[in-house]
Amino acid sequence: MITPGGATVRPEILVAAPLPAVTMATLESTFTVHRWWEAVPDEALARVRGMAASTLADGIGEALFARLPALEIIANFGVGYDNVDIAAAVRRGLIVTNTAGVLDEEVADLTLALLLGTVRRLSAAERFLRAGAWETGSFPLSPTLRGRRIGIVGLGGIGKAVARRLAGFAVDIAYHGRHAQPDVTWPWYPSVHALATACDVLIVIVPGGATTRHLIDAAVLAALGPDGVLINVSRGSVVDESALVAALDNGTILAAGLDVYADEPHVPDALLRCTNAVLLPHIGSASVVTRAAMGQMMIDNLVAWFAGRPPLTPVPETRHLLPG
Ligand code: NAP
Ligand code: 8YV
Repeated sequence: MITPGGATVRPEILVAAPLPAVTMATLESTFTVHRWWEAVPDEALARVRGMAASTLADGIGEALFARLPALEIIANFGVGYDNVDIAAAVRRGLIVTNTAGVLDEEVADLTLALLLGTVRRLSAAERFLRAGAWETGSFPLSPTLRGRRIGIVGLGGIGKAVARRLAGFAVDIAYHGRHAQPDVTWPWYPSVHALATACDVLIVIVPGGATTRHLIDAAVLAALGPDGVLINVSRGSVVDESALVAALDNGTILAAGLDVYADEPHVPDALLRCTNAVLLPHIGSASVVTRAAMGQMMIDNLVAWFAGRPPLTPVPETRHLLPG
């Protein structure tokens, strides 16, 4: 940024939690960077105009904003932004951006891997082999994906990338969202309960937050039924975790594949004990290439804003705050 006197002044930004090395390096060559996990003096916080946020940092809300009087923009490292108190950000007139689109294919790949791994019991089969059990017998026959009807809860960017892949698996597809999508030919169900009743797999990929909290509850799991499989790659808050543990323990559903949890990185012991659950540590987008692309998109949003251009991917709640 060039000041009226002709000097170059780099905007100061606060990085909320550690990011990939390539992202940190680009941030440091572009901005004056403060790391929230190190002690940042109040006089430096007062100069901070941008924030690089991520799901790894808690407390991006009112109390933090009060310490950042010059803050203009929060660029989130991730498409989901339930880690940011969006109402508080709007009250403060802050622009919030995310990494929409850049990770759709990667997360969809992982979702298919988790679905197949859960149904065909891949983790258990590998544990069986490594334990030497194959020497004395065959691994038990698994359930199948054949003949299944798959309900996608949240047919957005990632949900559609999942559906495109599933089209090659010769399975039936249906979906639930708040709205029927005119360009989509798969059947729409107006409630998640109706979708669960009609399907025997639910793939959950909606945003987290208050409106989707415990969307998947005991009643939905009961509707999914004893041959039912739940795959959650959205946010842990979307599933009632206690109800899920009970459903897995009681045979209310057959199995679950989870990438996300209510209190990450803590996974409840009761869930760890469920042998019919495949549990991944929130790795949907976690490839080197995709995390670097997410970092670059986050930086591109900050650069555009500080150059006086519109950010690339503002979230819907803050679009009205943009000039023009
Ligand atoms: P998106 O394009 O905005 O799509 C979200 C979909 O959810 C839309 O189709 C929307 O349809 C539906 N939806 C929103 N609110 C809903 C509600 N209250 N009830 C029912 N459906 C609702 O988002 P995306 O890019 O696909 O990402 C979705 C989420 O995936 C993210 O927000 C994030 O939490 C999660 N995610 C996880 C990982 C991972 O590593 N596991 C990686 C990336 C993203 P309607 O508007 O018609 O309701
Ligand atoms: C990341 C995600 O795990 O984009 C999201 O919403 O959940 C994932 O891509 C996360 O954002 C990285 O902190």
